[in-house]
Amino acid sequence: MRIATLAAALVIAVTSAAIAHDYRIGSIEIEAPWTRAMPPGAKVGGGFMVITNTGNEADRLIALTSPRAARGEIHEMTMQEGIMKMREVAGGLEIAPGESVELKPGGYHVMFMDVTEGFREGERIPATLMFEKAGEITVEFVATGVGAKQAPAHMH
Ligand SMILES: [Cu+2]
Repeated sequence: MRIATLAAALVIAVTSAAIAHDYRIGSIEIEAPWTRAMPPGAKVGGGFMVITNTGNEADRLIALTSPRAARGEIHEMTMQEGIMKMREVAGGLEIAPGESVELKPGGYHVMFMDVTEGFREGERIPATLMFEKAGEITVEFVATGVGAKQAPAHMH
């Protein structure tokens, strides 16, 4: 079952590669990183993507850096007393072997902190992701319109 699911995911990753922008380092695949244009004066922006671990052991996304932000953090959304709050994921975001984790609005995401120049629609924001085992890879987050809920490549 897991192998079938993984095979299906790989087929999707390959067929969408022409329109999306995908990355691979070691056993880690990163599909279509995206972010949103920021309203004037905003200092933080979220980043989203699908991370797949094709290896046999767990890995972790432990850090994010970008020339466009003073620092990066890895966040999760949690419901506290009826209010959605975000907090840093302690110890990094685990990607289990053979599994995919989707970073998306309302869930896990990376956070660009103290952004110096707000993201504009259509820009590609460079960032380096660091994985505990797979190492570092530089990707580009495509900036969609303010308030977008999905990556453009995922719209049907
Ligand atoms: Cu956040």
